Amino acid sequence: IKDGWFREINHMWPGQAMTLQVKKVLHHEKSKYQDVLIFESTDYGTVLVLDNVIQCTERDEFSYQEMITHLAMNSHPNPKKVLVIGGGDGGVLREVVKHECVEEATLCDIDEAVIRLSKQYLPGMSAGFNHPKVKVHVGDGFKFLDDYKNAFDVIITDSSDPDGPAESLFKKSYFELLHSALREGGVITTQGSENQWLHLPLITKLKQDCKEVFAVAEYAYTTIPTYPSGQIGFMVCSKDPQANVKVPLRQWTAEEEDKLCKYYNAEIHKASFILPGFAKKALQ
Ligand code: AAT
Repeated sequence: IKDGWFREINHMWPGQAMTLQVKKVLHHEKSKYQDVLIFESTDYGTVLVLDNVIQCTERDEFSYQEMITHLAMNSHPNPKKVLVIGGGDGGVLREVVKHECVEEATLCDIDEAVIRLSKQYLPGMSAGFNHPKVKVHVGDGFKFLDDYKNAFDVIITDSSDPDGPAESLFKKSYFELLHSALREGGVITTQGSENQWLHLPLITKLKQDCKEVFAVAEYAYTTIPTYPSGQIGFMVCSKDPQANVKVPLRQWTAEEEDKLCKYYNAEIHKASFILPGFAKKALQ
């Protein structure tokens, strides 16, 4: 923070940086795994920053949390057991439990500080932790997954960027663990290595790895002002070779969509897989 502005300078997006005006620093600590900063911004509400990278702001978090969740959830015919890796702010859990078919939603984040501070400073997101179907585990997602076989219908990896404690969550061996932790017909989404403008070679590699592990592997993206270059991507994969994750298998009515979501709807589910020429070509 310099002269009242937070600057997101990072080698993963060289020569550019999102800048947010700071009203007040609410909390700053070094946890066991990362530097955790929470500040109140002038125009984006409360902001959570890990190792100088913006994780979420109250103003635009719904775009990411809704998309990473419902792209997977609505691509599964009847998700009952759901696992979230990362997602310590609780936002993805909040979205998961909007699906009444869910019987149990488990979250595994590496850092208790993120969970604790989100409960204190980000009530709109951490509301997800209060649901009776939710279970929380603090630990490394890679290690946690290794203990589960044939156990989940949907697994959502809401992880930070590959540079840091989440590095292992972008490896091919992680996708193999995901695959074997899923039940038959299982679906995953993951934070897909940022975006088309910045990381096409990374995304290409990620998609290739996913294709080698899953019967179906597709790349989708959402728009979000406070992530680098205003977009972030997801890998959406299924164990079922017949699955077409690009079209929602289950749909809410228009009234339900309006009540439940601010960004996600059946139309944008389909649209999120449509890529501009340069990205389409690279990912083919
Ligand atoms: N919904 C907010 C968006 C995030 S949060 C990423 C979470 O992943 C953090 O809470 C972090 O503690 C957790 N995490 C990191 N590594 C691991 C791991 N190995 N196992 C389990 N959890 C982990 C993502 C923001 C994306 C930023 C885009 N620039």
